[in-house]
Amino acid sequence: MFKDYAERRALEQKVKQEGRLPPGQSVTLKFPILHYGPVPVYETLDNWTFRVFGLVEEEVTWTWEEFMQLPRRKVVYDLHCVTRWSKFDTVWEGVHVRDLVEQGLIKLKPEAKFCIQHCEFGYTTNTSLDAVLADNFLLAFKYDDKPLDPEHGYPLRGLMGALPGQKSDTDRYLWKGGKWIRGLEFTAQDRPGFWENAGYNNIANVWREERYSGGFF
Ligand SMILES: Nc1nc2c(c(=O)[nH]1)N[C@H]1C(S)=C(S)[C@@H](COP(=O)(O)O)O[C@H]1N2
Ligand SMILES: [Mo]
Repeated sequence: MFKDYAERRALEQKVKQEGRLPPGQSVTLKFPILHYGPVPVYETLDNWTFRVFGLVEEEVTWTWEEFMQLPRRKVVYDLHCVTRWSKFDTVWEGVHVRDLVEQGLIKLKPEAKFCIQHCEFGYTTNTSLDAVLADNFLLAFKYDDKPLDPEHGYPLRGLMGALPGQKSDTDRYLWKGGKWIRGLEFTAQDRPGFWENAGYNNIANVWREERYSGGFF
């Protein structure tokens, strides 16, 4: 217990000095689980699909097998949750949307300005197109070299993380990544998702502490 406390404090000092701790955040060594509603159960991924639609030249639907053929990357992210915990140096594997666009696997129409992540049970979250094309966003299928835990989004989740030591204007709070994601919709107009409609800030920039939409909180 004391060892955990000391370890947490030491890490907090370190990341603070390195300028990696956003205002109002503190370090956790655990990986808290946060979401609204049930965790989906997948007995098989045979019927799983991932759909890319909206303002694209061609709508595409990938099976799990096809998704596993897409260009993948391993990335290290600092995670910042709006509920004030941050978890540092987490290791993920997945697909960058920008890679798909650059390789012509997703053909965006010029009118596309926003991206809506569509998840199981109708959950959505929204960001600007630039945030989803940035290095901050990953369609992640592995954490710590293992498939995701059901509670953390198995088999695939959107993940919004910060690159360690590289402050970016596209650093977002963690809720901007939808767990159990099944599709991406590109739009001309923004469309607030589940937490955004519940009073969370629409942009969610971690350095500007954009936690809630103001007023009530
Ligand atoms: N499908 C879905 N994804 C979701 C949520 C949710 O309610 N449903 N909650 C978000 C919130 S509020 C947070 S903080 C992160 C938490 O991710 P974690 O449980 O892996 O820590 O998931 C995000 N993704
Ligand atoms: Mo959250």
